Amino acid sequence: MVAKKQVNVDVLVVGGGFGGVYAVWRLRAEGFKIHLFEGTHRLGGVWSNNTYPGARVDSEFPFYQLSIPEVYKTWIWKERFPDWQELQAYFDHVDKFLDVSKDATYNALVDNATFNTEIGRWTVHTEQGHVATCKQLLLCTGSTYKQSVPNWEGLDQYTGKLIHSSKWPKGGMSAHGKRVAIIGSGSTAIQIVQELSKEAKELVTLIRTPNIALPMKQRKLSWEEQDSFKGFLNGMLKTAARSSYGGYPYNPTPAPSPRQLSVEDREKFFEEQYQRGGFNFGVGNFIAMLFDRTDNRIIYDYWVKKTRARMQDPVKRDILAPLEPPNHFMAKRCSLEQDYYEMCDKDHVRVVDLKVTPIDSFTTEGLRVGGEDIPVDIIVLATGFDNYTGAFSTMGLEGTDGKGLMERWKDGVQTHLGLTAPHHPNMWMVYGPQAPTALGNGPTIVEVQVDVIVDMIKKARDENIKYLDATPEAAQAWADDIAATSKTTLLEDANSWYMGANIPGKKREMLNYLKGLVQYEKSCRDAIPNWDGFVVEKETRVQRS
Ligand code: NA7
Repeated sequence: MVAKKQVNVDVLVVGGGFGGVYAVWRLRAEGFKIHLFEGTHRLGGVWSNNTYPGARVDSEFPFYQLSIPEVYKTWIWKERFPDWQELQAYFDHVDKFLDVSKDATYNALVDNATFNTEIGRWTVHTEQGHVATCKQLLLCTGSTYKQSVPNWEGLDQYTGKLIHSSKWPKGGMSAHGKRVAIIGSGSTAIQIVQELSKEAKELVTLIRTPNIALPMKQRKLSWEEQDSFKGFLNGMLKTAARSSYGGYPYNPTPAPSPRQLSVEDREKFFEEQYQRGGFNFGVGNFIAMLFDRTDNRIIYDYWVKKTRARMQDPVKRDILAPLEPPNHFMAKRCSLEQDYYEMCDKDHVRVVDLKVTPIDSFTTEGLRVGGEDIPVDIIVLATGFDNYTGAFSTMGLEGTDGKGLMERWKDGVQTHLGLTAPHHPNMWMVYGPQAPTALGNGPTIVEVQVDVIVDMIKKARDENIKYLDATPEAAQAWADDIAATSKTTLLEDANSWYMGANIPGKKREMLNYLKGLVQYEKSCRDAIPNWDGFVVEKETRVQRS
């Protein structure tokens, strides 16, 4: 095929979400020649794909934004938790001020990449016929690119509308007067159920594991209050967020464990956090919840008391907020909701417990569940993603030993610092596996990673390095450290996507770095001076400037 477009750059960035945009901004400032390939028609990352009704971010103002002064000084948010339309508008604003598009090709999905060790360069192809060569390949492809669709019997027989949450029809789709079924109960399903239950004639929500959803406490933001924040934003985004566990600088709890307080005092604390909304009751809760079953249960029991009181229907109450926890509190990602429980309590909403009545099959008319036929006009699959590694599995990333990245990872992910992988020299990953990816605020985490990567690439340029290749020993040590930390936590017990346990056949292993952002950045920066864990191949050819 004749190349549609050929670019030859220092750094090719793949993916135009928060990570890709921040990388373009940083790399340009350091004088690198760059280009960006983005699979969709626009910037926005997850907010280009997730346009289902009610889609909004669970990270709260002011932390879910880039710490780029020319962007934050000129942007005003509307809501504490912005929705997808506002986030798309934010990315348009980012582009207006940074002109990322000047160096971007849209509708360019990478499907093959090979590295030539002789010349120290990647050649990257897209499905659409673009070709790029680059010295450094920076993958900012996020953790929720590849959808997960379980292989139900009869899936292709269904004649109604079948939609995965991240492929919502362009221009929207009305559920007015329709019968709708939603499979799943992750953060996506919670948002869809909450929204479509206000439109649909009948709504069936099919739940295998109930979500421990926390009150969002959404509110409008005024121009005045935001303007008063502007003078502090640099400190909040660059210092406070980055020195916290995952990008949310919550106040310290009154003690590490709730049992160190009287029942009265801890309930006062719980109530404050619960009423404050967002992840205050989750991430901002006692750290002991991650390690100790009794402490974890105390927190769950408070949540269950509050949540059950919001529903009248005793059966729905037992499915959605069971007295026995479905998993340890925070071991699966909590969602944020506004009136989810009240909506589920309505008569036109049916809540199906898939543990009692599993999905037998899809039918032409709808679903067969526990032997009962449920006819519906629309079925929404809110069944999640092949998180962390899914995007890489579609890009044909060939290693220097001829093995693909996913082939190499079939028995377990191997990265050095959650940044790069052996046999894939000069290839860098942002918001991927074995990094502090999913336990905090996305923009903070990607900025820390991109800053580290840019410093590495700069140093490599200064030292005339042809390529840096992580050693298998360093990658093994990083994987061992993540596994050892994970074993001390209660996160290990849940069948979560943190553990790769949502995808049949995927190795069960902790895919998140758990020691927090500060320790993560320190580990990365400690490796830079002596290139710890890397094979360093120097350039021998004479450089022409
Ligand atoms: P999630 O959080 O992975 O949720 C997927 C949901 O789909 C979850 O409730 C699953 O139940 C359910 N699921 C998956 N497969 C099945 C089958 N076979 N049968 C029944 N139910 C099933 O995806 P989201 O889109 O909600 O969230 C994505 C997150 O990624 C989001 O929070 C962002 O932070 C990043 P299970 O819990 O496994 O029983």
